[in-house]
Amino acid sequence: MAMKRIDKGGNGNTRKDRDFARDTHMAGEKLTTNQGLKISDDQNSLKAGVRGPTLLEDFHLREKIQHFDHERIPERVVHARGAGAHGYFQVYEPFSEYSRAQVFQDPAKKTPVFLRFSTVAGSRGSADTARDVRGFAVKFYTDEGVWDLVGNNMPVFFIQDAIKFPDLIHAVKPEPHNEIPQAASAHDTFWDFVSLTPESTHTLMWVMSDRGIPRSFSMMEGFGVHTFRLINAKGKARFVKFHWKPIKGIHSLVWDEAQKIAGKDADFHRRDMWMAIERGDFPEWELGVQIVEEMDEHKFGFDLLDATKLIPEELVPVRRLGKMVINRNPDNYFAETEQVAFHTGHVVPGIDFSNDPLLQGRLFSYMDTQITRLGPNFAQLPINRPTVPVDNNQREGKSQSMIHKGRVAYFPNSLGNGQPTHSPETLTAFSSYPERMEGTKIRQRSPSFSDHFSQATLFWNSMALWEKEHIVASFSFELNMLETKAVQERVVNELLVNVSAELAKKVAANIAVKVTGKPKVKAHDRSSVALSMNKPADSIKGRKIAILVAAGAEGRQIREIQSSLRKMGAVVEVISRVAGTVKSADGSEIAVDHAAPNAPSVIYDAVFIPGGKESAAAMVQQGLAVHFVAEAYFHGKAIAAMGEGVELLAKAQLKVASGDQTVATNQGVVTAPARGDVKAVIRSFVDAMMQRHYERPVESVPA
Ligand code: HDE
Repeated sequence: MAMKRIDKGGNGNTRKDRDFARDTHMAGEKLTTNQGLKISDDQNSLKAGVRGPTLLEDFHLREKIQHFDHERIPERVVHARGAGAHGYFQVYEPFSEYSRAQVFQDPAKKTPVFLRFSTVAGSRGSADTARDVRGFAVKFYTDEGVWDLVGNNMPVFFIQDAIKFPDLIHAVKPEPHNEIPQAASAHDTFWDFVSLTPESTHTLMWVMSDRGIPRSFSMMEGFGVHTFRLINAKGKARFVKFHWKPIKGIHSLVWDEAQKIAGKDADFHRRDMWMAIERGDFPEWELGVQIVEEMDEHKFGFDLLDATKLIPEELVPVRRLGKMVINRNPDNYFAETEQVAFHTGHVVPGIDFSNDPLLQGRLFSYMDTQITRLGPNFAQLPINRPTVPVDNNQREGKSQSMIHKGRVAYFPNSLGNGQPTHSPETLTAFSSYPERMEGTKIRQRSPSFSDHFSQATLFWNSMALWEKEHIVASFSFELNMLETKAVQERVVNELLVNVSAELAKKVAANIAVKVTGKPKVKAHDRSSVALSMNKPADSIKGRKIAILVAAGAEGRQIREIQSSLRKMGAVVEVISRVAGTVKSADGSEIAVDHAAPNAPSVIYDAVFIPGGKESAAAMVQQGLAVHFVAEAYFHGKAIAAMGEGVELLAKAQLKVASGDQTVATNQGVVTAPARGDVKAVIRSFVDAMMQRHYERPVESVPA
C-alpha cells in the first residue's frame, strides 16, 4: 500500500502524523482486497450461474460488505454534529510570570492545533443552524504533550454539578418515545427540566439570545467556562478563565433565517468554514485570560467554582495572550473530525484544575466516552497522537497499533534497565497543584452557589433594544411549542420574573399565560458592555454578497461592485434565473455563479441590484427575485440598488429613501440613480453591512 508523505509546510501546523495520510488511488494503482490481493472483477459477486444464488465462498464480496457494515462508530452522545480544521496558536509575548506551560513562552513558536466546533443536542446529520450552545474545542499539540481546551461559545453552563448532566441531556435530546424534535430545545421535556432547575436561568438567557444562532464559527466567542488554574515555574498558582475573541467580531443570524437555512443548506456553518479556509480567509481568534489571585477568590459575591457564573470583564479585564489561526481543512472527515478525542483532563505542566464540581465530573466523563467511541487506544489515532514521544507500560487493548518490543511492561523493573522512569524533579513534568484540602464527606451544594438570577439579570440589562426583542421572541417561540401549560407558567413565574419584570411580562403576553409569580430576588441595574453583541463589524471579510441580474443589467456596475468587495475579502456571487451567462447592457457577458433556485437570500449577508431597464423589467416578474430582496429586508440585511434596479425594491414593498438624485440610505437600504457614483454606492453599501438593520418596519413586508 503506497503511503504518501504530504507536507504542506510553512503553516506551523504540519505534524508527523501526516505520514499516515494516503492519497487514495494513485496513478496505475490496482484495486486489492485488504490482504493485498489483486481482484479481477469488483462489480459482480460470485454466483452459481449468471442468474443463480451468490456463493458463501465469495470472500471478496464478504470483506467488502462486512467492512461497509462496520463503517460507523457511535456518534458523540452530545456534540455529535461538528466540523473541524487545523491551524496553529502563537503567543504574543512570554507569559512565564503566570504559567510555565511551554505553549505560552516563545513568541516565535507556532503550536499546531486542531479545532472542532459543534452543536450539542442534534445528531451527527442534523442542521448546523439549530438554536443551541456551540462547542468550541481546541487540541494543542504542545512540546509537552496534548492540551485540550474543551469549551463552548457561551461562558456559562446550565447546571452546577456534573451529576445533573445526564438529566439535562435526556431532557433536551429528542423525546424518547417518538424521537421528536431533532436538534431543538423547543419541546416540553427540556423546558420542564429547566423550569425546575433555576440554576439554568443564566445560560437560558444566552441560548435564547442571538448567541444561540451564530452567523459563522469564525464570528463566535469561545470560553473555557470553568475556572482553571495557571501555575508558574515557582509553583505560584492563580485562578484563570479562558476566552477566545474572534477577529471578525461576534455576529449572528435571526431566527427565521436560521430555520430556513436548516432546510436550504444544512451544512451552512461547516461549508462557510471550509470555503473560507480554501480561499485563504483563515478564521482567527485571540486567546484571552482573566486572572484572579488566590487571595481574591471570595471577593466577587459569587463562587468562582460555580459554572453558571461569569466574571464580568469590568471586574477582571481579559488579557490577550496570543492568536489562533485556522488554516488547513482536514483531508478526511472521519479520520480527523470524527475521531478527534477531546478530554478536559488533557493538560500540560502550568495548567491545572479548580474544584468546580462540573469540571470535576467532566474529568471522568471524557476519557470514558472516548473508550466507548474509539476504544482504549484512541490516543494512538493519528489525530489524537501527541507530537512528543509516548512511553509507558500500558499494553494491548482493542485496536492496539503499536508493536511494543521486549518483555518488560511493568515498573519497577531491572530487566528493562528501570525504564521508563518518572521525572519527579523536573519542571517539564506534570505534578498536580498541591492544594490544601480538608472537609467532611458530604452530598450538598455549597450555599455560595445559591444565587441563580443576578447574572441572568446582568445579561438582560446589558442587551441593546433589538437584542432584548430577540430574546423575548425566542423564549416566546420555544414556549409556544410546548403542550404543557403548567411548564409554560413555571418558566414565566419561577424563572423569568426573577430576571426582569419586563421580560416576564412580554413573554407571558406572547404565550398567553398570566404573570402571577412574585420575584424572589431584588432587581438590580448593573450591566456589562462585554455581554452585548451590539457592536458594528469593522470589515466585511468573509461576508457573502449576492448580485441579482437578468439580461440587460449594467455590466460596469456589476464589475465594480465585484472587484471592490472582493478586495475587501467578501465573497461576491452573481445570481440569475438560470445558470450560464447573461448579456449586460454594454454587451459584455456576465458569468452567473448560481441559478436563483440554488441561491436563496438566507445564505447571503447582503444583496445588490444593478441598473438596466431590461434587467429590472425581467426581475420584477420573477417571484424568486422579489422574494429574495423582501426576505433580505425582513432579516435586516444590507440592500443596494441602482437606477432601474430600485424597481425591484418597490415591487417587494421595501421602504427606501425618497428622492433619486444622489446616493441615499434608509435603514440599510442604499439607492442611487442610474448614472450615480458607483464608488459612493459601494461606500454606503459596505457601511450598511457592518450591522443588521433590525429597526426596519418589517410587519408589512411579505417575506
Ligand atoms: Fe461536554 N461532553 N460535558 N461540556 N463537551 C462531551 O465527550 C460532559 C460540558 C463540550 O468536539 C462528550 O467526546 C459532562 C461543558 C464540547 O469532540 C462527553 C458535562 C462544556 C464537547 C461530555 C459536560 C462542554 C463535549 C461527548 C457536565 C463547555 C465536544 C463526546 C459535567 C465548557 C468535543 C465526547 C468535541 C463533549 C461530557 C459539560 C463542552 C460525554 C459529563 C460545561 C465542546 O464526554
